[in-house]
Amino acid sequence: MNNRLQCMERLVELFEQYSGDDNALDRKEFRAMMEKELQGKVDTSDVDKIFGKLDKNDDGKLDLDEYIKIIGLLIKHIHCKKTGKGCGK
Ligand SMILES: [Ca+2]
Ligand SMILES: [Ca+2]
Repeated sequence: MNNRLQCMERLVELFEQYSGDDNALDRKEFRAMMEKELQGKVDTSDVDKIFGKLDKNDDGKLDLDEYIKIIGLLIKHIHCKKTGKGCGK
């Protein structure tokens, strides 16, 4: 297995670990996850912004369908940090 696949598998594990019995991440769970697991990769101030972008139906929770879009957002975020390009789009 290559690193990228391991990384995605890790993201799924994190969802399972932090989402709890309702199988969805609320804002608090999401923040705890991001702060603990992605330290240094994403600023704490960005976490709420990312949550808002991911929570498409605005119910305050991320189900798995919403959560998987984090992969795209993280890629954009890291790319923006590295190159200064594509930020805020
Ligand atoms: Ca939950
Ligand atoms: Ca939602």
